[in-house]
Amino acid sequence: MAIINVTPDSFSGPGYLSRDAALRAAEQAIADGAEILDIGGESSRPGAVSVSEQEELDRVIPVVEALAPLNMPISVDTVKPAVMRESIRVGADMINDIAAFRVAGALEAVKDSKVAVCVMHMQGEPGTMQRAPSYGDVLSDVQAFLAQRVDVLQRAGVAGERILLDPGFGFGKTLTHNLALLKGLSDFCETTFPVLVGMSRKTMLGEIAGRPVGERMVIGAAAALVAMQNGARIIRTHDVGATRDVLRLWEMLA
Ligand code: 8Y7
Repeated sequence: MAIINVTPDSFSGPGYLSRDAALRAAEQAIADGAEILDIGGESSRPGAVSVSEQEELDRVIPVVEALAPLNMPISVDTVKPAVMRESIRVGADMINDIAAFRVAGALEAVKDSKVAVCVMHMQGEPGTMQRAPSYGDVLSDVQAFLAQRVDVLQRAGVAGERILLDPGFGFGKTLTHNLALLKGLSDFCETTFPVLVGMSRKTMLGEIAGRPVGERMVIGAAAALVAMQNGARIIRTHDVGATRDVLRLWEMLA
């Protein structure tokens, strides 16, 4: 799964959105071997500021519309019900919600559609989640949270076949927590639901390798391989080519 960020275009100046840049990035990701595109218009990095609903719609919807004819599965990374609804209307195949459909109206936005839903664990909120993450047992706490969200989704009428789970690496987690999740991933993956993971370029990889964000491709590919070996089914990444290489190796050994 290739990460395609649709952010304001600093080159063209304030107010311009880099729709064309996002489309070019999507084409490159496909050429590099991506099998799913994850379109996001709001940064959820630790400390990031949120964008308005209209701004996010203006960023994301034209890109989803433009990509829909490519026949490539399209995921939209959003926590906002209005963005979910519009994305589904213009052809999105998956909603990737880091807030696990907890925002009021999010369940209703997806339940009557056919899209896949990725349900991710996060402790706290993006702005403050890295201040003092704390768990009893991180693996069982994350599992319990996701089981509870799956229950809510299924009660609302979302069929189990539509659900994916994600432990949410880096979302309210220290390096120790992230490593415990990666180590315990095979246990985590023994659920009925396919598991998606995203570690690409994250701080945890920086801490392991001692490298800045632009130099985390090798450690990221290694982490992706570990995750696949431990049962993950989808890797969300900025570095599609490198990830594809290690997944080919994994496939050949399977
Ligand atoms: C994840 C994610 C981000 C992740 C899923 C970043 C939107 C932060 N991380 N979605 N989104 N899983 N499902 O550094 O780990 O990419 S944003």
